[in-house]
Amino acid sequence: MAKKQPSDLFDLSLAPSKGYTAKDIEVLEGLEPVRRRPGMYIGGTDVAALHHLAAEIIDNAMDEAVAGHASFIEIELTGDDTLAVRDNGRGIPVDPHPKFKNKSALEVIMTTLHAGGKFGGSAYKTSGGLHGVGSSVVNALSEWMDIEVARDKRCWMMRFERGKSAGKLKEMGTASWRGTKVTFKPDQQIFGKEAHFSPARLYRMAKSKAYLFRGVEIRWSCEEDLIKDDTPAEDKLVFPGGLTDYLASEVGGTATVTTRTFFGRTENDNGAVEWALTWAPAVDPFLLSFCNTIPTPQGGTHEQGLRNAVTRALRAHGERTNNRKTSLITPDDVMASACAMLSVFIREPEFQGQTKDKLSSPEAQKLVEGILRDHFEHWLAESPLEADKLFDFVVDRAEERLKRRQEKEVSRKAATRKLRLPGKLADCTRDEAEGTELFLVEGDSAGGSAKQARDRNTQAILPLRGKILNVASASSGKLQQNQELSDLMQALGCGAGSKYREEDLRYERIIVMTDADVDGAHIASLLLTFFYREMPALIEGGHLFLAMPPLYRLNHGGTTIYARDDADKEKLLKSAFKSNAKVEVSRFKGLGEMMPAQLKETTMKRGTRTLVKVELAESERERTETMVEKLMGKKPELRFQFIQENAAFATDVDV
Ligand code: TSJ
Repeated sequence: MAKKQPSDLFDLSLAPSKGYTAKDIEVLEGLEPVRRRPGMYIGGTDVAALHHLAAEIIDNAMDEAVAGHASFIEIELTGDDTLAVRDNGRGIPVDPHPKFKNKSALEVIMTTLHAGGKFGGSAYKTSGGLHGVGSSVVNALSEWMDIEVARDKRCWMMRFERGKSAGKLKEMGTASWRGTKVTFKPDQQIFGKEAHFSPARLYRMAKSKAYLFRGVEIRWSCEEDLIKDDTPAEDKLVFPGGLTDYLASEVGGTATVTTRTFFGRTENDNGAVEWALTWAPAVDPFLLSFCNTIPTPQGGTHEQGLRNAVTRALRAHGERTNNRKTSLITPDDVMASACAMLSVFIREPEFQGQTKDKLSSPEAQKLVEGILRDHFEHWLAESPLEADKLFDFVVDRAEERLKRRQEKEVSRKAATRKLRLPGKLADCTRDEAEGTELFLVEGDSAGGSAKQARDRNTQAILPLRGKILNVASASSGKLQQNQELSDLMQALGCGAGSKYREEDLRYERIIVMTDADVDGAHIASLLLTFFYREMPALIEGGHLFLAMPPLYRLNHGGTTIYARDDADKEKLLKSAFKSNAKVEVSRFKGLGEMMPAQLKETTMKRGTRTLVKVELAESERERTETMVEKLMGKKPELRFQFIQENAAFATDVDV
């Protein structure tokens, strides 16, 4: 391949499908694109991204330790946001690179994209915290970076500035140590002046590395005056107990479902797995997972393996003990209540997702599932009593989950009920039925007054147009088709006939509010017939009322009072006014004629209104049925007979 000039280097991330092989990309890519679009490589340019740089460098040293070549890692934070990381490994190769005769391997690694790991030999490559983009990205985003390599008793040094070599690789003489030391300062041109390394965050990162790989000692040091919390200025981090130590520090002394923690570590040809699990009801559940010591907060295949293994082993236990509830258990029931750590080591892991923090290597699932299922079955079998305790605890979680789902379904149903309300219903704002009222009003004009007169929070208005269907003389099919009644049933929400459900009734009181005239009385009796026939339980439950709007307004001087009927009018005329007063008497032709304020005061407002509760007297059951049938039923001759018998009692009404 012809040697490319810098001008030929272009951002392959913008043209990914040009048919270049991975090898071409490695050789072609310079670091310009990284500085041009840092976010593409480190997921942003904020403080989190700044710490990604540190993670990447530490992970490179971790690689060397995990591969068994280094036993300690030194991390030192000094003022001016300068971070130094040193390991006692083999040292980055400094021999001339086979493809670039005048460049050392070190220089190629640090100045080209995707060049990391090309030198083989590492058993478990972390691919770095940036998951493959490598140390050159950190170099590109550093104001400067110094690399010291001690190999074969000799020491080399090379300096880079903003990703470019600033001088040749220099041999510095004999070395009394072995390994690699990288010191760098993130570029303020990229991260701004305000972004600084956080000692607490770096310390936490260092500590988790020590927990995750018990074969390494992490030596932490930080300039004293950078520390603003209880982070130690110096610490030696070694955890021979590994993940179990970490779990213990999280769960502390709180009660756990089982006395033993389920933990272990196993290695085979495909990789290594380390895990620690406990169920501690008082602690917020968590699952921290890692691949090659890199956190995988988005989970992935290794977590899937763990979930499957633990669930299947627990189900197997349930089946062995003939527990009927075994089938209820899902992986969520087992894991969403657990405090767990999972760490895997595999060769060439693959990460996916925007931030590359989800493991996607399929072999990780197989590895974890195979090892963990076996171990967990053994662990359960070791103590059947504890296994039962854990099983019961998980079944409780499953039952809680089912109950929650049921409740959610009910509330969803309630929500859809609300969505399917009739258009002309002016509903109240209160959600629950308690304390609410539905006024059934005759006609749109009365409906309009009622809407203005109501208390929006608790009173709903449903205007009904004209005479509603007489249910006593109509077939049930007609009932379904009738718009007014179907609107009414929708507004009530409680169903009718055998499907009536009191708990679904959307209002506490249903108030029939019709004009105080013959037509009004007719509509009221049609409505009462409907309720009596279709939902007698609603009447029995004490939910049905009749409003008592006034028929007359009596006015004299500044005094206005209302009379419910003729008798009331006569009584009030005598008692409320002086005997010779010229009282102005007006008769309402309908509710629509009343001012909303009057309607409110006289008929709708709690405290000043009068309501009549409709009741079904148990002793009068038979008589009620006969009367309804007689007056409202299909046979006009019964109605005629009633009129004949009662005509003598009728008095003329003032029209
Ligand atoms: F990030 C980094 F590249 F700058 C970096 C690398 C930073 C730090 C702190 C350490 C390292 C690093 C790299 N430590 N150890 C190594 N080892 C190698 O690069 C290495 C050494 C020898 C061989 C070999 O095959 O002989 C192969 C490798 C990858």
